[in-house]
Amino acid sequence: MPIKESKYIWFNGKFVPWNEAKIHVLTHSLHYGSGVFEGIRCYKTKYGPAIFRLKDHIKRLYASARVYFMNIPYKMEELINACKELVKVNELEECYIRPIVFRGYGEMGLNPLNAKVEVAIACWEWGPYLGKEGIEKGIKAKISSIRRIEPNILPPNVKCTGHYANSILAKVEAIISGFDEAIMLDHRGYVAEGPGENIFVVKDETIYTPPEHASILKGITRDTVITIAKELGYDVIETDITRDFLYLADEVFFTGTAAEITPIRQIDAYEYKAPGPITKKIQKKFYEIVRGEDEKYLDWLDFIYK
Ligand code: PPE
Repeated sequence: MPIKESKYIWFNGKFVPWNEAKIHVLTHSLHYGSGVFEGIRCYKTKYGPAIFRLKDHIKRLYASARVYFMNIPYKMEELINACKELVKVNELEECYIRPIVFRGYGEMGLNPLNAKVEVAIACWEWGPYLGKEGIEKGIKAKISSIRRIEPNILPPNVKCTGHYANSILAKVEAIISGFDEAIMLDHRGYVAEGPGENIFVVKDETIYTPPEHASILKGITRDTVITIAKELGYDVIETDITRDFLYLADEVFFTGTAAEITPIRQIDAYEYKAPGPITKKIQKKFYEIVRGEDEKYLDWLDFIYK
């Protein structure tokens, strides 16, 4: 689906018209995948648009940059304000926000340290990642033949553009094989995550999710869902998950900023109720929280006009 264009992009400190936010073809990060980025959502609430867990996302952006020795030439507070201002100037009620920190034009070669660090933030209206029907009825996933990157190859917990070549291979394999999404195993053969989502499994009223050492990106939505599940009275166990545990699960779902909470109705040849009853309860609470309908979680929202 083509991007739904909005009006302005924040580019190195200035708002520029959408079509003018351009870079040179010899941009370092285009060649070597040396950028880091975030995906953040802004939701419509009764108090106007609000960005969900903005500070947590920006903190992770700085952590990703640190691993790749990039000095972001702005204070955290400046990028937080830039995201909020951007939603305002684009006059959007709900959108996806994509900050990217990348090595610009001027240096080539694998030593990136002298290539200048640039920052852009775009936002646009982006509906459900795996379709509206995916959220409501579940999607079909395939256990990928592509293994997830591991910590001694590329740091899985860092949101670096280059790492997504691994995700793309898994995603395309799944699509060409007639599925909607991939489930990637880690280098040991345990379940890791989707190409752009974390995964949760429900079995006998208990909720399971792969731990940090299973080469996952520690998702902010994952953390939100763990919090919700505990509040609803469920035990959440972070443990290694095998392929057969997935096949024998009662319910399975993906989480992510883009994917939100997407139930899985089929993995390989095995079918599940989607959304299952526990997934449904978590989805309901999630939307209440992001839409500002649960007073307890208002701290997770950065209101644009308040
Ligand atoms: N794992 C991966 C590999 C990942 O890319 C994401 C986010 C997650 C887990 C979930 O993290 P969080 O958003 O903090 O809950 N993927 C982003 C980009 C997806 C894309 O296709 O681009 C996103 O959801 O914004």
